[in-house]
Amino acid sequence: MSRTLIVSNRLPTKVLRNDDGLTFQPSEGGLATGLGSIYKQGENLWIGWPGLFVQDAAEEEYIRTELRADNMAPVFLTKAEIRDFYEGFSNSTLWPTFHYFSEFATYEQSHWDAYVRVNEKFCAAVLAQAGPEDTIWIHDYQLLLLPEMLRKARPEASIGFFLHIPFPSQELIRVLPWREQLLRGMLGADLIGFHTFGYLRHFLSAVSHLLGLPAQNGQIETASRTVRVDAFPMGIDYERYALAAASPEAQAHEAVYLEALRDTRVILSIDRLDYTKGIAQRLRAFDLLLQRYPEWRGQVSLIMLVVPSRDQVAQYASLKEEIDELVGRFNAQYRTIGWNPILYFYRSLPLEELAALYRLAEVALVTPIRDGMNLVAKEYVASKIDQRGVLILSERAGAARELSDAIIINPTDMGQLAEAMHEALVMTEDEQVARMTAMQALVKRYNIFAWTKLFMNQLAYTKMKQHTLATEMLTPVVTTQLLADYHGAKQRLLLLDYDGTLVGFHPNPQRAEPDQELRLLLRALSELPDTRVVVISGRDRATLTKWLGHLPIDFIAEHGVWLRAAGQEWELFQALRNDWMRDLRPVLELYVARTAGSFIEEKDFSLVWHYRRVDTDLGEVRARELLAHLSFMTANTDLQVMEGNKVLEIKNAGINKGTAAARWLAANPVDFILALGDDRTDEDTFRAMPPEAYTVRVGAGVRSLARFNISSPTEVRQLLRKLLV
Ligand code: GDG
Repeated sequence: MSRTLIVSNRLPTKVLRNDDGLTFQPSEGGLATGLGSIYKQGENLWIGWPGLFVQDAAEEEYIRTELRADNMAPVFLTKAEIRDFYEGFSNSTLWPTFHYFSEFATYEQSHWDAYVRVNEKFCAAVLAQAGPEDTIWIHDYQLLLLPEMLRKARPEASIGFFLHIPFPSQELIRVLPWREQLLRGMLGADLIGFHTFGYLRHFLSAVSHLLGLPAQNGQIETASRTVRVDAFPMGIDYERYALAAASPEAQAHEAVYLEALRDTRVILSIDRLDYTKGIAQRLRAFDLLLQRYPEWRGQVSLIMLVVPSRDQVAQYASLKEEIDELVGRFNAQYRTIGWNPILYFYRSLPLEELAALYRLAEVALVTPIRDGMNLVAKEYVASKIDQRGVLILSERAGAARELSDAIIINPTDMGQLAEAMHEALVMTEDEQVARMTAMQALVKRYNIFAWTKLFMNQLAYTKMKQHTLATEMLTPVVTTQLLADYHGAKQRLLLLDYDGTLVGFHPNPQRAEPDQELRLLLRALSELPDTRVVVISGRDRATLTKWLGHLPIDFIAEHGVWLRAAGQEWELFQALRNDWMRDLRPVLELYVARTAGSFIEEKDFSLVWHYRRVDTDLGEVRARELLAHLSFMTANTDLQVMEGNKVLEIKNAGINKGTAAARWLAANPVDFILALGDDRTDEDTFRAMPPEAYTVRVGAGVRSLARFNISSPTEVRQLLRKLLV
């Protein structure tokens, strides 16, 4: 039976060493709760670092056995590995880069080497557990290389990957010396999840610009597989926070705090110590509030809980100093005997005390400079059981995409932040309740369990879709059946693409004219009884007429724009415009000027940029750029940019080989179809065919909607010749 394995840097249990020996402390994090429903079941497993350095083999064995009982398997890391892989590459290279703090990023070869080694270590640990058909869900930026490593060893496994931090613009990714390896590492997964659509878009753009891989409808085509990418905004365990807030313990703590605070109103902020969280900016904004609105002095306190984190990394130590200094300065400046402007805690608190703080805070100030999601914002919402309270939320936290009823601010705009605090403090109760109710409905519905389920379902669906795209070779057995069906049919159709199918590619498309053998073959096919031959091509009608017009066959030209029945005139599929060419031609000319060997082809209703003769790498890079450029220019028009084999074509949307072939079929019923094609434009044809049609994609091992693969135009001709005997 197949199992599900969760893999993350840290296990949901932390092993601690104290005077009495080892203790096992379960983590209360959102991820641990959400995935608990998965890893605790049956033979499932969570694989990760247990958080301590083991002393000897006996200790290792003991920990392994204890964790095994709770469905966990440890990966033991050494001090040097934690220094170079975790504090080094993960937290001093990837973390700052992915949060737009490139100036903090270090690029140490030794850190990279450790990162590769530790990912390999995780890979070995997973392989020791995983069967060939298991589902593996990998988490976060510490393990970006793991999906590809696992894929090599387990080609059939279902592998999901979720990134918990932002994925930045490709401009930042390209700064990394190891950018290609990192992207390829992620692409080993079948499904890659991000918190927001924005991160997903950045990822697609990085993959397109840096690896030259095309994407469509959230799917990336790699050489061997289709990888799906999607946004899954992570939720929290809503009930847990709502119940904690309502608990007698939280109420008792709150009562104690309120007594100490007397009538002071509370603004709350909670974060791990991190330069991405905007802690210093927040302090300065609070200072500004007290300057602009002196009436709040003595009335409002900022409770700031900062949880110690990564103090081995230089930036964190200096950030700590900066915060200490600011808090000291502001408190010294404003404090009175009965009032502290800032109540600063540098430690972590148990859940009941956290819940008490969420309860009593009239305002939550969540103002990260960058944050993948930010769960504190959602936890505050869930804890407001009387719906009173105001959330101020940074536009650059992933959570802002969902919590639009918060007061959304730019965290570096001190003035806006100070005004937002004032607005929150004077907001009417009715408005608070209205906003909070709307946010609660959303946070409750898209909770951590819904998130887990959505991801797992999508992963299963992705795998299923991959299987349906798995195309088998046209074997002799299939060919025999095909011929039998052909001979048994009353009306037959041969739907033949031209370039790449009937003839091979020529660097100059105008030189790919049919040879004598092909002309004879097509004529012989057209003379077969009850058999219609249709050449369906992206070529313009003039070229097709010149090359094959004398044959008694039908044509579909310009990807479906023009149709011609044997011996008749050309007809337009429907009335079309081509006045847009005037505007878009200069864009293509710009790319021709910048890309030696590329050229433009102009058809009646489409423009094509050809790059077959361009140096491969340059061609792919330019094609990605041009595609992005044209997609922008054609947004909200009825034009479409289509990627073919070494071509980009701008054409009218909605007309393609598939729509044209479907129309042909509606007018000419047949009971046998053989459709052959070699590129993406032929996928439209395959999609339009009835399931029993023999659809064949030319190109060995290519994924396609077609049922079968055949390797080359030579084999195509051999197959067609078999119909003649
Ligand atoms: C990363 C991404 C993304 C904090 N103080 C205490 C305490 N906490 C808990 C909070 C919350 C968690 O820590 C912090 O989660 P965040 O989401 O705010 O931030 P990161 O730790 O940076 O997490 C982030 C997240 O991954 C999930 O994908 O949202 O963007 O950076 O749950 O409640 N818990 C307790 N005592 C404390 O003092 N018990």
